[in-house]
Amino acid sequence: MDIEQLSERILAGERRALARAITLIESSRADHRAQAAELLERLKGVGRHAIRIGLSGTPGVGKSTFIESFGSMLTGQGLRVAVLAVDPSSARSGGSILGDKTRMDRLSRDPNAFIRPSPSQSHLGGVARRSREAVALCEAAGFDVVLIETVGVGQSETVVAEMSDLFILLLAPAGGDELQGVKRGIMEMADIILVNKADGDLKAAATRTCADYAGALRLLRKRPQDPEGFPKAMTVSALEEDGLQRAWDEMQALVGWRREAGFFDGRRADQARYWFEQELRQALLAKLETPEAKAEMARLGEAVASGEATPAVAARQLLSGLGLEDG
Ligand SMILES: Nc1nc2c(ncn2[C@@H]2O[C@H](COP(=O)(O)OP(=O)(O)OP(=O)(O)O)[C@@H](O)[C@H]2O)c(=O)[nH]1
Ligand SMILES: [Mg+2]
Repeated sequence: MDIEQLSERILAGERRALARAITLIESSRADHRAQAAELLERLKGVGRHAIRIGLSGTPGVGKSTFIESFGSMLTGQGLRVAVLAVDPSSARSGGSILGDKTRMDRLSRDPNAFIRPSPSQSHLGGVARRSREAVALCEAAGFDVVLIETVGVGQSETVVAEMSDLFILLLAPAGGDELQGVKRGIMEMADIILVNKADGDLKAAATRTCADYAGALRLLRKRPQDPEGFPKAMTVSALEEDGLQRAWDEMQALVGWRREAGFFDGRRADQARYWFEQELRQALLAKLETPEAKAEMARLGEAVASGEATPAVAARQLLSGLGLEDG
């Protein structure tokens, strides 16, 4: 594959080239990894900046419907929109958002949109890297908005928040007046909470739920990266396409403020540092997964179990065998 040519076609905004490039970064073949690294190296610092929006919500809350109507609204305003998914579980048949392309029928046929399902890997670390690199490719291809969707399962929200400029939590109206068991840690990541399905019979419940979350958000510790009034909760109806412009206005206001105050670039810098450390940790852990390391670990494990060696000495011995002297 001619990486120089591929990179030029991506810079020209060709969606087919972008799709090919994402396939390349998703490959775990060593030669593909090398080409992917070369490609990303070429494309880094081309000075294009998309707004990266992370979107999380439990199954059925309306993520796909929201992406369809919100994404279409943005393309209607002349913006180019890319949609990626981070779904380590791959619980959904056919691998995440591709399966419900029917729900994104309009957007998937839109020449100003690009939709890519989650890479089918079970390991979150692998999914995270590929998604992050895919975001970078979409940005280089000149997309104005990159939406990164995830189902709220365990760690995936953190992964998405760490590659987004804005993190949006989509919720459904609660039945009673109780908050929907949203974990505090997830609430603390949210920049905007959107209570979806604020239409028809659900409208009153959505309004109540929104007020409850607005109250809960006010109780959280104030974050330096937020202007007055943020994080905030709002109601929307993805189905009836109601409140979407208001939500977009708020997102832009928040991004605008953060850019001015230096938090936008600051956050990206922090994220780059975070991913570097993650990569390093993963690379180190991978060293323990080789057959030789595993055999040595088993052997030393026995020695420790039988009292022949102490855990600390055995660990040090293994590390030095791997060329990773400690202290
Ligand atoms: N009334 C109402 N229903 C909605 C709205 N948005 C989505 N729905 C419905 O909720 C159901 C689930 O919507 P999806 O968009 O598939 O939800 P999702 O979050 O993508 O679900 P998963 O892909 O399974 O995680 C569908 O029947 C939608 O029609 C809305 O704004 N109002
Ligand atoms: Mg969906």
